[in-house]
Amino acid sequence: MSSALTEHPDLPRLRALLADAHRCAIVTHYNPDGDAMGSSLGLSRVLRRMGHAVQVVLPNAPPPFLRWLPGAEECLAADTAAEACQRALAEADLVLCLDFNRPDRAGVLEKPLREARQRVLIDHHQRPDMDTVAAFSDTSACATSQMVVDLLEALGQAHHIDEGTATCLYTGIMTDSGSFRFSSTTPHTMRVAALLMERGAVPDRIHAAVMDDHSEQRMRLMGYMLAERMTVLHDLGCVVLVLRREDLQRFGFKPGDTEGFVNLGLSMRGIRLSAFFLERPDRIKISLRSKGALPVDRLLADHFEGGGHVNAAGGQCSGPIDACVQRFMDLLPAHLRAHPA
Ligand SMILES: [Mn+2]
Repeated sequence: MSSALTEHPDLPRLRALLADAHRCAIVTHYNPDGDAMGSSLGLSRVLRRMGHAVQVVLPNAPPPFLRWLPGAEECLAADTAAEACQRALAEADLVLCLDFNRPDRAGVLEKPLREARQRVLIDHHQRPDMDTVAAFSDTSACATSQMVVDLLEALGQAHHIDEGTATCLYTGIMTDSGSFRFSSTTPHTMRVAALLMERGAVPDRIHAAVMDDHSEQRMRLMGYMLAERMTVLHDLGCVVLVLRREDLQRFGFKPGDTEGFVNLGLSMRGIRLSAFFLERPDRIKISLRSKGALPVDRLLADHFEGGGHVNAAGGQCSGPIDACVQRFMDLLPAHLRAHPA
């Protein structure tokens, strides 16, 4: 298979770094998602087969629907094993940063990450800002897991991708591409997915393990939100979803329960932007999704301490939630006028 990274200028440097490094640590972003876990675990398995000692460290534990991934049980998470995580980063010859591109996205591991010996970046988010010895940033890639396959191909190490590794990397691509439906999905994505299937990834089993694992409480919270907490701005082609503290309490909210809720708005006819506001104890979390040439990352970067991808971004705001939603609504018309459908 052809690789998108064969000609990358940092490739010889990475080859040399890996030749010198015995101990590697892999770190990913706070609240790790399918791509963060899939790319980290997938790469860790191959690096081990190449003879490296590898430890995956997470700023916090993954949600239950990702804990079945091969190797997930060997990860260290800073919310339960902070010192071990710090030690792994301090002792590593090389720290590989996957699926994030700013040290502060590593949560409580930001400081040990900044102090680590050498950092390598492998990521697909906009505007990387990290001090690295080699950086692979491809904002057109649908997932970091896809980049890991490309990188392994370019390094001549893709033969190490076994069934467990293929399962991890397929999971990352599937989740970040919205099950291969977002516009970031390319023919190359499908070729990478095909290669991972040939190595043993089973799409229906992976999809069921990740997607069909919701609690009854979450199903009811989703139904309540759609019935009672959804505002449809038909003229603007926007949906605004808001969940308040009392809503979360009523349905026994657990972190991760609202994963994917923001995407629901986009499945309505005529909607090209969906916004989701979630009231957490310390702040309001904002998620935006859009279709086509309507960017949402800049809007959050400029006004809500956030960022992400062109069609999928997150941000935050200190309360109260009504003021936060109103501020967003006030910004909407001009933003939509600047990017007509
Ligand atoms: Mn990702």
